[in-house]
Amino acid sequence: MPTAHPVHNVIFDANGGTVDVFQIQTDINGYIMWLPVPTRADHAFAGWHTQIDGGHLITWSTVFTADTIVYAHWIQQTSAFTVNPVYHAFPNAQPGYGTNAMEQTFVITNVGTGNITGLSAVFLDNGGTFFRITAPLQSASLNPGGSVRLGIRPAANLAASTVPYAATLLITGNNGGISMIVPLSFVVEPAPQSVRYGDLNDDGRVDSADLILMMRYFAQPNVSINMAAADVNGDGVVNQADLIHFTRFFARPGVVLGP
Ligand SMILES: [Ca+2]
Ligand SMILES: [Ca+2]
Repeated sequence: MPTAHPVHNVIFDANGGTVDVFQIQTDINGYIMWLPVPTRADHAFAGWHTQIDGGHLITWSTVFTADTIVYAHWIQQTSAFTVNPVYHAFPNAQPGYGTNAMEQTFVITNVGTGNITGLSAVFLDNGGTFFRITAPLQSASLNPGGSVRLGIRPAANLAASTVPYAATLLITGNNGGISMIVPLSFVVEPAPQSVRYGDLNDDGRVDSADLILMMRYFAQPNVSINMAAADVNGDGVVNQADLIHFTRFFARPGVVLGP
């Protein structure tokens, strides 16, 4: 008469992780029909084992001869990325934009052992008005060793400023689990003004109308003139010596205006 094989309970201890199924019964031959897969943040599952440390790996061919607790084993994973800038010449450089007003490509590399998901880049402050993202993060997930590129460019047509245009870029992954701050700044200097000496009325020409204007200026000091252009002898002040020099300029060839 055949002996009936009893069934046994296999109890799953996720050992720091979580698992949906805590207990499974074996069939009459001592086999279990499936193995649950637990999860744990920043860890890779390394199989069920007979001991919490060490022991034997449970497989489909493991035969259970008694009620048994099995333990999840884990391999710690790190999540980390680096951000390395690569600078390019600002392709549409504008007057006054400094040498640091460059298009920049940030190479974001996964240097950890786990996947990085949900990569995103946002400006923390009002930097979005000073910079724009030309190449957004296309990849939602980054495998270990993988990299993606993020392009940033200074906004165009910004006014000259003695204070640099600055912004803080926040790059995050794993739903904010890892992050990096990238400070950005550039300057827009005033465009150098070229003085057209003698063009007191700013009409682009130096002619007798400018000489007449200078005479009127000395007669009536409330007459408006371009003071920089009126310093026709280039000594830093506007006075009667300029009027003499300006008169000579029209009277004789070879007289030059300015310093
Ligand atoms: Ca003029
Ligand atoms: Ca002068």
